[in-house]
Amino acid sequence: MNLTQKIIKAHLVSGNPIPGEEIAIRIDQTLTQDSTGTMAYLQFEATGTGKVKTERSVAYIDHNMLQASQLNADDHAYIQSVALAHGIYVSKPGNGICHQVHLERFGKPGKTLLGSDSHTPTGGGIGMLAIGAGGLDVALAMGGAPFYLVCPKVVNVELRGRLNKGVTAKDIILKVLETLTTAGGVGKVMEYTGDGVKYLTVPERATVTNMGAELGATTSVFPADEKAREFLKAQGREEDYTPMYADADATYDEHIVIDLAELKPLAACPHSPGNIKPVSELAGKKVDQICIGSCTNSSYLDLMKVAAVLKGKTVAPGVSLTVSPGSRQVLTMLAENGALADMIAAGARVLECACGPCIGNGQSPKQGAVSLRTFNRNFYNRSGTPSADVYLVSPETAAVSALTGVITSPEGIKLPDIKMPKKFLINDNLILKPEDFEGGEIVRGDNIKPFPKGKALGETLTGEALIKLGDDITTDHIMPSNAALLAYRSNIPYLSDYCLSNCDKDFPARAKELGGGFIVAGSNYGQGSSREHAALVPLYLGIKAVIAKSFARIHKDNLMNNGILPLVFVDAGDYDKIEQGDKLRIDDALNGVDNGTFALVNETKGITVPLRLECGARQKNMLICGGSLNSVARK
Ligand code: MIC
Ligand code: SF4
Repeated sequence: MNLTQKIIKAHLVSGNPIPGEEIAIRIDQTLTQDSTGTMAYLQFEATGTGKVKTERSVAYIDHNMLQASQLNADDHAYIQSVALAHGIYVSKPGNGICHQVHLERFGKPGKTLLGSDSHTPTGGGIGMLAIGAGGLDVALAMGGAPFYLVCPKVVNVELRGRLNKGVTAKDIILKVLETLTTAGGVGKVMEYTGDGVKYLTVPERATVTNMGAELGATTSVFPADEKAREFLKAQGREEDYTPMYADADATYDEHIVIDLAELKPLAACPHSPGNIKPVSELAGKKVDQICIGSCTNSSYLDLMKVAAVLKGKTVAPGVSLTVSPGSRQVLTMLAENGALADMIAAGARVLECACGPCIGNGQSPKQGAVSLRTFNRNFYNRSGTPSADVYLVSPETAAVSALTGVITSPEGIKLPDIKMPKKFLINDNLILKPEDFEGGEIVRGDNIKPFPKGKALGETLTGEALIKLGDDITTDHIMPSNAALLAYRSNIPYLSDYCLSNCDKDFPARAKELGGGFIVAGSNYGQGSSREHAALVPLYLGIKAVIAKSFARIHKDNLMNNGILPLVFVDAGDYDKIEQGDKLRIDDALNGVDNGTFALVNETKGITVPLRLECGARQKNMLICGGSLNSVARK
């Protein structure tokens, strides 16, 4: 067996673990973060569960850090109090980005982790099967329910040889993205093997598994070998180590080989993580802003390399350089060994240990800027500046470019030998343990508004095609997130006025005026974030179905969990037969859900288009009841 199959087998609750079949797996650990967490905990409360049933659940506060009004602080107080009341650990603001901290302090090889954040697969760097999901799925898992998923195919990504100087783990995942594209991982787990693995440290592996989310993959995983043991030992957790490997004769559904010695520094160009070019082709392009950090590239090793490049030099006059360490552990270690002072002396603007600019929460660059970031997403307008061009690169590329002021390849760069620490600095005093806070009250700010609940499916669905979208519509298009909107993550009515505003500012008003309708889209609809808001807000606006060429995994689940039909064209060419404003009708919807086929009547054009619903019996039942909470309540 391969490693993925082994972990699935050890956690299988129901179903036949054959690719394409729905299976249910036991979840050992969960994580939430604050921008999806308020909604997840409201849903968790709605399930009526007492204490969590997992081995470890952690609520992180790391996204909505800008406190420009009382709203975010109110939501933080809710999360902290509701989590502690239900047996959930809390990682306080300032302690770091959920994925980095979870890897450092909680992740365990061979365990399953479900997180209400699409970059939860970071845990695959230490041999976990770590999966991102919508808040509702995580809420149910906290209550002891298994997680349902389509049993993935397993792709063997064989890493051969060793990276050259200046070429990094970021370039490995950018290469995989170039090879497979942003929809190439849907329904698949990327399992890394090969002699190249042993040269990669756990944080480097975590960079690769983290950004595997951009492939649309279910998750990515590395073996838990000696490097994983050393990492856990250095984190004072050697007892959490279990060796995890694929069998020598393991078989895979697909196989890709990457020769690490052949790799060059790469960049993802605007506006997609899959739009890859060699850095050498972009060399010389003037840069206005450089942001180093995010859950992809903010480890101790990453920032030590950045500090070494910057030491004794000054950031170019035209560049604003920010550095956000991934965790307080990283920040404190850099402070103690002087690397932080080197970065500050060079002119870096040091931000707190949080997502920050990665989610458009501050540091929006100037109009038309070129911004080089070590992050994982450069979707249109995610930076908060629609006219900015964001390029995703490695910390090394970012650091050398910060000094020259133009995109510069770090190939062949000479750095001092930076080693993984034998012992990380451990201080868990910002992690609150529920046992220390028995009987606390749950604090609810005024910003918490009831979330919309789906209604049982009707026989006939009617409405207009309210909008017609192209391919690769991201959740950042559907439900934009920026410094102004993040504070309203627990207020769906407020957010509804911004739904799809990155595509068409008038969409929300049109949907409200017409009392809902249909969204029509191309392929890979809903790629990116796990934010359930991208389903809850359309639900609030009365969207009955999204009709697309194909869907991204987490978003499709979020739609179904909230009772919205994700329907695909049987013939992708029929996409051309629907225009915005066409009057659409689906008759006999209940039977349609049952047998998975629908006839969409386009009344305006006088034609009928066949559609398909691709899901299992459990999800069909959920859609008929009007969403997951309704079907759980009925049970
Ligand atoms: C992201 O990177 O897009 C986010 C912000 O972390 C999201 C979660 C959210 O929208 O709150 C994600 O990755 O799931
Ligand atoms: Fe935070 Fe960015 Fe990572 Fe999302 S991708 S968890 S916003 S750092």
